[in-house]
Amino acid sequence: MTATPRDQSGLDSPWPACPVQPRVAADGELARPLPPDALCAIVYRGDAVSASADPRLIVAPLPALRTSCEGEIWFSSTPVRSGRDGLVDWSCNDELMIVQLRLSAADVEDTENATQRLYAELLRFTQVRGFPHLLRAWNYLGRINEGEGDRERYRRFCVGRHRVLGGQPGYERRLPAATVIGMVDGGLVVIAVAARRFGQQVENPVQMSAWRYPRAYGPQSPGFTRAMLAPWADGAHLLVSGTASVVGHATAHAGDAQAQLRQTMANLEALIKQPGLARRGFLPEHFTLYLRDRADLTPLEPLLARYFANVPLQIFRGDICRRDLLLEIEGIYRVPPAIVAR
Ligand code: 3EB
Repeated sequence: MTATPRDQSGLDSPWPACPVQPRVAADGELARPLPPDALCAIVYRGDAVSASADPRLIVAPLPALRTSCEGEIWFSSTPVRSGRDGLVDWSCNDELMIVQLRLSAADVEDTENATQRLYAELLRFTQVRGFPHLLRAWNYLGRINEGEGDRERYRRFCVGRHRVLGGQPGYERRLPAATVIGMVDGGLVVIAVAARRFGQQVENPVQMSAWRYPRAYGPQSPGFTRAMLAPWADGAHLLVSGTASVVGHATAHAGDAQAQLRQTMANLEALIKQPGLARRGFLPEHFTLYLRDRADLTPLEPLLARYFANVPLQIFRGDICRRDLLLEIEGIYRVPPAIVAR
């Protein structure tokens, strides 16, 4: 784990108790207007990029292969404000701001400039509103593997993102945990969680830091950290980036979904068991699997049943950013408060 940078705004004071409680939505709950104390809600429906009437409502633009629920609602224990401002749908409480930005397929043909435009807007908006620390970003990019070599849309995305995030002083230490998944709709959706305070970046000892990947993977190495620790006073959250069968910088087990799943689980284990972190005692909270090919689900089921016996797992169909990767898993771990207060 790396050291936390100093926060010049003075907000590197201890984090308060976590002011957000996510819970699975009851049947039909997401069809009704959200209650005032909802910071945001995520609904799993459909393939297409769509705005919702309430800026707090996030529509995941991927087809669900298996979900335990219709979606989830994050309740806030402090007052919620929300609105729309240009490209930005936002909501916030005292500690966190959730933003979503969307571009339609026609506006993403120039993927590099489209990504730059969204990230510039995202960063400007969260900074002006006093939430300058990006903790987590989800990026859904249409036709992510289209284009050959350096023209591939994911690689252009990395260039556009870096033009914004890479422009910040000491940017490697400010990169959020992230997921980038391809979708059928040609557009681009970026959803981010920004905080008033610095989170702690966590890298993975068995994976090269992505921002150091060699040139072979594209003209600009990907700007994300493997995980972000939000050290709430009543129990930290570890927000883990999309994790795949990557060892060092290389794809392991190309063409073998079961072996990729085993490697991915080993990578997650290496992340939370690394020296300095292990004593925190991480408990798996909930996870999401993105699968390139629906047909791989059946052979993976026995392994998934074992790995995720008592842990909620959502499964979506989505393309992974490297063509030889068949799946990717993200998730959240919690640290029980008794261990935090050691
Ligand atoms: C990898 O480890 C797999 O570009 O933000 C996973 C999560 C991956 C996030 C990103 C890429 C990103 O390189 C790919």
